[in-house]
Amino acid sequence: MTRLPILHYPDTRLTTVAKPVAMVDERIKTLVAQMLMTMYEEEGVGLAATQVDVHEQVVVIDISDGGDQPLVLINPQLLWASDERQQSKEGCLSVPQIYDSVSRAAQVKVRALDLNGLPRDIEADGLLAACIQHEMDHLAGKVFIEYLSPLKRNRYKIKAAKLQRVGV
Ligand code: GNR
Ligand code: NI
Repeated sequence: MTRLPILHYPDTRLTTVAKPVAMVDERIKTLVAQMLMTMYEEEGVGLAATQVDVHEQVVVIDISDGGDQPLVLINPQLLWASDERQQSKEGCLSVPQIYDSVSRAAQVKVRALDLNGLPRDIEADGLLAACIQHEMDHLAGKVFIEYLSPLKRNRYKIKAAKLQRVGV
């Protein structure tokens, strides 16, 4: 099973807006399997197709301790987000070695297709809510450091450029 290479910020391909998946077929199932493998190997709790240079609306998430509860979201749509906010410490496989606190909706409701192409509604809070919003941002071409203050963001841009130069 192939592990996919992950794009690193500030790669401009990370700003691509993903298209909806037209049909959940073998091609999408293979992509999901490869994305799950990649996420587990990189020890992330989520991965969006954008990060592996596929610009279709596919997300995988697993926030379980055992890494045995994969969640697949195809064409996710935000149905509702709470006014209540939560701060959580985020990292991103596309922004190595940078971790910071991000404010997001504390609860969300999302509708997405599963691997069988069937619509499912998901209610999430805590880490899962943060993760779903983080991954949906990737599909919209956004990375989490865009939420930080301009000062921090600039500091991180410089750090990311240095890491890229040394090949991280
Ligand atoms: O591994 C990851 N951890 C994480 C922590 C808090 C909120 C979101 C995430 S997602 C991230 C993996 C990743 O880059 N997904 O796009
Ligand atoms: Ni990310």
